[in-house]
Amino acid sequence: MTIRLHHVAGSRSFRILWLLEELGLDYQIIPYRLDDGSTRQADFLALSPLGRVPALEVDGLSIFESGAIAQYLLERHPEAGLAPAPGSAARARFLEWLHFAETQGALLEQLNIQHIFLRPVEARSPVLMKLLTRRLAVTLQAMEARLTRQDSLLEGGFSAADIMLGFNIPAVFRFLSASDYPALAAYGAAMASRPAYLRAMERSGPQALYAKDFYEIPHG
Ligand SMILES: N[C@@H](CCC(=O)N[C@@H](CS)C(=O)NCC(=O)O)C(=O)O
Repeated sequence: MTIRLHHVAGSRSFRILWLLEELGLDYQIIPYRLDDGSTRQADFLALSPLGRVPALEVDGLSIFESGAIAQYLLERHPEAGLAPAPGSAARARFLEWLHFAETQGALLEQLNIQHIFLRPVEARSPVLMKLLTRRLAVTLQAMEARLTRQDSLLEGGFSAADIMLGFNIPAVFRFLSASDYPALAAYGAAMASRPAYLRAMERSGPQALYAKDFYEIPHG
């Protein structure tokens, strides 16, 4: 099997890098940056029409959207046991969390835009930042409630849902205090110490997006 992962360090494509490591597959990384126009080149847009990462090529087939890629890889590798069987009750919980990762991811994306990308800085909206942060807090409360009772999102133990959401954890704590979510903070640390996560980090390289550990909402 030939696998090529189109990847930006620190981005959602890390989810797939981590999953590939958990699955023990061989793969090649095609690196991009978000600030040099490389994700707007025609070759890449042919794989990912919005010019976003991740995109994955598997034996000549290409697929984008991290959740879809994860589901596809897990369908090809059921023996890895990283997803409950289709049609099972556990599958319903699994799919909820898998897609929940992008409800939370979209909030993080909007917060990144507000806190980091938007220019001029006067265009930033503290009111919107407060609203987005409150909505992000609700997603953390849902995870905290689950992780107070068990170590993984699913009762059956570690799954690809933990990869989808485990990737988000370092980012959520740039906007909300980890001390308010002790179970989630412990979960994030446990995810980040998995051997496959550490191998993926080694291959990915450091993130370049966040210059600060914590982003306060400015007074508006
Ligand atoms: N829902 C998509 C989101 C992908 C996405 O927005 N990726 C970001 C990096 S985290 C990206 O490529 N952004 C570049 C852009 O918006 O131009 C997924 O989960 O794959």
